[in-house]
Amino acid sequence: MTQQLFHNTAICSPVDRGLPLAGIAQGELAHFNNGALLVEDGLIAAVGDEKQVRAAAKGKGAGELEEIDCGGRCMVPGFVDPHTHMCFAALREEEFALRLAGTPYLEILRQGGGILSSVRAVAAASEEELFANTLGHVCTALSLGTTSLEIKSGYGLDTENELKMLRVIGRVATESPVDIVATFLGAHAVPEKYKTDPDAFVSLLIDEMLPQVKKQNIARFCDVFCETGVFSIEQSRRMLQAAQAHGLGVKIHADEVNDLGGARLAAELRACSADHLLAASAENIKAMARAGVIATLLPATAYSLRKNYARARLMIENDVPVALATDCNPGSSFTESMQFVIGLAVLNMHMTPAEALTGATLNAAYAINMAAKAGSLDQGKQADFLLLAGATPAILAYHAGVSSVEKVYKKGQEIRRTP
Ligand code: IZC
Ligand code: ZN
Repeated sequence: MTQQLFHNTAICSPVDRGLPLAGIAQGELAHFNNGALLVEDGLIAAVGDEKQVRAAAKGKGAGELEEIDCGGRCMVPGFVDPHTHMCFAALREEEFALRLAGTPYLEILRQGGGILSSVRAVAAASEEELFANTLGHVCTALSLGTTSLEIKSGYGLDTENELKMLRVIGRVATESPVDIVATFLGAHAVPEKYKTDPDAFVSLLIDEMLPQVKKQNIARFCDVFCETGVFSIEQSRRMLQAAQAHGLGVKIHADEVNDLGGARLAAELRACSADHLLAASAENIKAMARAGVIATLLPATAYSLRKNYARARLMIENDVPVALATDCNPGSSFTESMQFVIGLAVLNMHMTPAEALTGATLNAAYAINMAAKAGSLDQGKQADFLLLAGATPAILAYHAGVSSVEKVYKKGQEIRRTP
């Protein structure tokens, strides 16, 4: 058995106690200033003060011990990005220009652009092209420190193209070192031909697409874009209840632009997460806390849409566990960088660097049901970790516009070059 001992490092990580971290606990990290990490076959065998970890390594007896000097750098868990739309075929730079000139995001969608232009691009792309594009974004994310992530479908909007997207996501999961969770987001927009009868489209999603997704076992979660002019609360409830009946976990794009009560629906359904929440009311945030729903916040979207940020402090004060994600997509938030998201969370949502790190790692892993193997440097989990160009995780918010992630390790292996 090969053992690796990573030493000469300051280790900072949230501690997994079996639940996402809420309230004060979100900001409490374990620190080992003279830390070490012992890795066996890609898993964490011991973590803590160097002396204790060395003793644990000896206690394990036979086998080679490879020592790796981390050069005094800070070690944190690999980032987990629990909300992305990275599977797309074309950029939307004209839409960016329209938004800069003042046309609102939802107005562009209403006029048949936005998500619907991505739908046309996916329909026109071959599976091979879509695969190459998606892999490119996943590799960029990996080089910036994201070792696990979620990808949604939702640019297909018919059975053939939704399944094509989910197959591509599955192939990227197989062919890249990143752990990838797929989410079925057939309810992302109403296609042109159902414009006058969106309920009929919801029926198509439930009666035709969902059973196929289930039969082929190609998604773990189902999500809905619940928003003015997209899917109503009633339509979202119908869709998500059907998904639950098929045994899928559920998520909801909630209160991104308008407060429709998506956060309350997430609480009612005991969804795994409610995402965005820029416009969520205090009352509905409290309902989420009572139901144990994770708030996945996407501050790069508020940044790109020039909106007010979600009320992270209110959520933390009310014991809602907060996760952070990029929302990487060609429309409202085009970034693969979790470091950028952490910077925005700290400087614009007033999270502490420790709270933001927990949001970008352990709570994010819970938000995609991956905490058993990722999200913290606890014994038994995968050795997915980063070495930072600084002494503390605060460097991630402090040094803007560059990557402070000097080295990325996935299951104990250094990622030198992305495939
Ligand atoms: O392509 O615009 N908000 N869906 C809901 C998105 C943003 C992605 C997009
Ligand atoms: Zn989204």
